[in-house]
Amino acid sequence: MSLTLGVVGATGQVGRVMRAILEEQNFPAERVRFFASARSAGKRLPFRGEEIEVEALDAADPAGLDIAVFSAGGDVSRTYAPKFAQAGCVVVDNSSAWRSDPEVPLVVSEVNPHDADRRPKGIIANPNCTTMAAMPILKPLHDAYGLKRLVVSSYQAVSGSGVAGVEELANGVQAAVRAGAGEAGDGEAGEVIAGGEFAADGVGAGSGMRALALNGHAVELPPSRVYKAPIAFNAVAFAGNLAADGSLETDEEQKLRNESRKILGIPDLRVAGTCVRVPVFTAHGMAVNAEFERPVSVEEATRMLEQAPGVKVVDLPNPLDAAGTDPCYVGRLRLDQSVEGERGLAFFCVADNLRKGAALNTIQIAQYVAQSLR
Ligand code: A2P
Ligand code: 11C
Repeated sequence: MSLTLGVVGATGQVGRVMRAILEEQNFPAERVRFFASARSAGKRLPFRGEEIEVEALDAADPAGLDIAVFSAGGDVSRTYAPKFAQAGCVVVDNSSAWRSDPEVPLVVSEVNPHDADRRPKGIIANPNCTTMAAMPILKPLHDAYGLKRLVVSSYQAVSGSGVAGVEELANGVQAAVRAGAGEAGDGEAGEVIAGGEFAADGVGAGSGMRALALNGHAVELPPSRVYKAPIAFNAVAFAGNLAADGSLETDEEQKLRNESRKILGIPDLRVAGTCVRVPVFTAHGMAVNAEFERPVSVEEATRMLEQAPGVKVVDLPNPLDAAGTDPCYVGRLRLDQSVEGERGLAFFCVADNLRKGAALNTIQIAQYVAQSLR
């Protein structure tokens, strides 16, 4: 069977990575169509040595598409994924729109690929990039020891907030370095000054807080538009949006719990997360403390992870090494000394949020579906 593949959101940050991975993997589609907003209609994007014209999604006819990968935001997926599915196309969606729907499988290709076989709505969901980094690691550990509880702190890259987050970090770093090189403010050397008014919730949103520059001058950072505090030279313990249920968690922290339960098939898994944005451009890190039913051996766990698909065991997982690569890196494995009976494991993991966390896993699911259609 000759396959036609659609890429919805082809002009975006994740869409760009999807196009690159489709070429790298030589995806088995005879025809590829690109979709984006009306703003991009007519734009031509290079693909496999040719140029493909971008179609406006709202005017497009999905007839003839076999598979469509979506990464154009939740609203677009909520509206158009059912329309594409109705037209006979299998949708693999990278937004959060469908992940919690019981009739939509939530799939990590190394963990639960066969969940994609049952898709009553014709839609398969791709997890949040934060959840993703830990799933291929936790799956073999769960199979061996029985996972009960997770405590996670994330170190999330600004590209998770889209182009606006990337620009804000780049601008903040450049402004501080420029100021540190001679255009500095007038703070005392060695002093870090909190400039603006603090909001009642304890964060100085848009307040122009100051950071210590390299030569010891205190320099003003541009006010934050994307985050609750400046992101350059800082860490902002609030990734995502405040959840609507009064829990005081962010939606990122809730996705971590709900998606881990669904992917690993552990409905009562206890998960507490603190999702933090850090001044890193690409790759999300997570400090994980996992509690199991049975005692854990660090040596055995390390050996299992060395064999686990999609996982790479390294001494020191870090975002710079992970960016632009495919594996979920894991390291710093040790017993969690706060858990009795040697049933706790602590580790750090990192994965490229735009590749494995978004584009790569989406294309891997599409590859799986393509095999079943051919
Ligand atoms: P466009 O480039 O035409 O705005 P990012 O995640 O980098 O912000 O990219 C979002 C992607 O989703 C882009 O490809 C963008 O297209 C696309 N997109 C945003 N809104 C719509 C919409 N209403 N209909 C179709 N595509 C959309
Ligand atoms: C972030 N993880 O880093 C988010 C981005 O649910 O797909 C992806 C949001 C999602 O801000």
